[in-house]
Amino acid sequence: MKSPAARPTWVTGAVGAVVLAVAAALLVAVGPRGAGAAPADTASGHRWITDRQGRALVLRGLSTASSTKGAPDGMPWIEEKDVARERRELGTNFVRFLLQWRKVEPSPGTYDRTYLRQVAERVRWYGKRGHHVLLDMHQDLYGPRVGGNGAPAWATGTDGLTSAPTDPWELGYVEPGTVRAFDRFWGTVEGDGRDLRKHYVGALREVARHFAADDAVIGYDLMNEPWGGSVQGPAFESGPLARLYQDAIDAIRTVDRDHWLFVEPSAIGSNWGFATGLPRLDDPRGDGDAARIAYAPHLYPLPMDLGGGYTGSTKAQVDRSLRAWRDQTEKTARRLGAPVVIGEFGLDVGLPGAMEYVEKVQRMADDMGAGFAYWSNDPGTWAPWDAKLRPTRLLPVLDRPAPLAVAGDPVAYRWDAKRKALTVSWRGTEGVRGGTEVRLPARHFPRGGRAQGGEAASWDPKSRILTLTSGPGTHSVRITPHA
Ligand code: 9MR
Repeated sequence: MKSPAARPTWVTGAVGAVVLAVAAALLVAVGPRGAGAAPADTASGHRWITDRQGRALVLRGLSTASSTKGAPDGMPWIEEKDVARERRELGTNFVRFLLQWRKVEPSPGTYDRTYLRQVAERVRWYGKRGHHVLLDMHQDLYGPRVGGNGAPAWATGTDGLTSAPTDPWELGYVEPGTVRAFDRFWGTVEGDGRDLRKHYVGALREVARHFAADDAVIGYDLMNEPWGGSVQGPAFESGPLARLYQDAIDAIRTVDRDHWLFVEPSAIGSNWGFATGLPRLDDPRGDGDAARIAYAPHLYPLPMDLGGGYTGSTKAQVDRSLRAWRDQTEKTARRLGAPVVIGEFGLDVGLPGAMEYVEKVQRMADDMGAGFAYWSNDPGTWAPWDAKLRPTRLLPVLDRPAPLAVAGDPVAYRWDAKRKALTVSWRGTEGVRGGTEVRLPARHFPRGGRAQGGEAASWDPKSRILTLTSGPGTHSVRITPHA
């Protein structure tokens, strides 16, 4: 489905002015971009991430966790019981798990195996419950030495420049020490930065070596919200960023042939619905269906990035951003030949209209056939649980009927809350094992679901999963609550 390219209307004020300047520069620099020419192999026009049985995965989950960033041991706040609760209360099958370069490689060329084992323990907590784990090499504002998180101090070159704390935190990206650290990393100033990038790629390869045989892992997110320092827009994305990604992909493939490699565009611009200059990347596994590169952009419409809710005139601006975001994401995914996962979206659930917004993004993800990881699972005002782990108003909104795995190529799926009906249609394909699994939350399906469409169904009340068994051909199933 095509949507008109939107031109966001900008907010004013100090933050707005900075953002406006960057955005205007990007708009001029990027311009309209045509769709790539990868063939569509499903009705939704892009490829799917599949499980070991060949079923298309509809990935639904949260990021775990922001608390990782400042934790001395680099571990998120969770214990195993929190993972169990999340699965029980939300039925998630996906988690974006944050890693920190500073923990993987605490001194140059030395990898911390204890840290990787601690990560592996948490990956097991998720894997045991059917979650697919995306290991995310996270950074914000480069690293702790310049007020952010991610990079180790030894890899942070500031040339004596400093970074002051800012509010909102994103403005830290233009603090002198942070810009210089990125410029040193990308090789824009003061030497070519090759060593730092080599270390970064080496750290990613080490993570992949550790998890290559781990079936709970779905893949690696190569860099969170890349920032070009003083080089922005397509010059950054099709230059140093694309080169780093290609080097990382090539290096990871020497130790791990199978897991997916998730790439993000530069956050600035793309998060709001502007085009990205990220080019197609090569997977040494091969072209077409052999390649396993996924596209994982973040979604933070600008008015909301600046603290606005989903109400009044802001709502219309956000809606235009969403349309533009979807349009650009689909174009880029076709160019990359990649499935789409919304790597992050989220907001303070107390903002006016916040729940309507979350519902709208989930519907958009369903229509796009995209996975998502809501930001984040840290107890508090953005999460489905508050500081005391009591449900917030977000929990019932995220606890939504959806297929988790589809036995073939998904054509469409949609939850109609008014009619209390979940429809799922797909084309059965040869070689796929297992049935289509649909999760039916107790709040909507207290006594399970009734499937109309001819497929044999079996219901597991504990996991609340209805499994539909079907063969080749096109299937269309409508599931309504049992009387
Ligand atoms: O929500 C996070 C906030 O508490 C931190 O101060 C900030 C800086 O580390 O990061 C926020 O999380 C961001 C994530 O790391 C990257 N994408 C946007 C998220 C929300 O701002």
